[in-house]
Amino acid sequence: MQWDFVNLVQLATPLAGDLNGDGFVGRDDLNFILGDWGTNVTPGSLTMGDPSGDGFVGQDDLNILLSRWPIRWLPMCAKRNCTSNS
Ligand SMILES: [Ca+2]
Ligand SMILES: [Ca+2]
Repeated sequence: MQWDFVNLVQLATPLAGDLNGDGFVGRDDLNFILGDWGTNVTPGSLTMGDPSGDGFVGQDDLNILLSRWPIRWLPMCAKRNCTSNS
């Protein structure tokens, strides 16, 4: 039997930005941050939107989430007034 150590490590390591622990970074996680944006919370509380662990919900926490945000959800066109994916 061979072990796939990469997958084992991924399973054992919580996904950064996955605040509700469902294994996916998305809108539900963003809502935790937006819900407590700009407030002091229990340091490190994921469900209060503080993945950075500094006790304040702000840009650092949003950056952690966005660093793992699914690529397919990002805009495909950076042009002004772009209406297609080209
Ligand atoms: Ca999640
Ligand atoms: Ca924080």
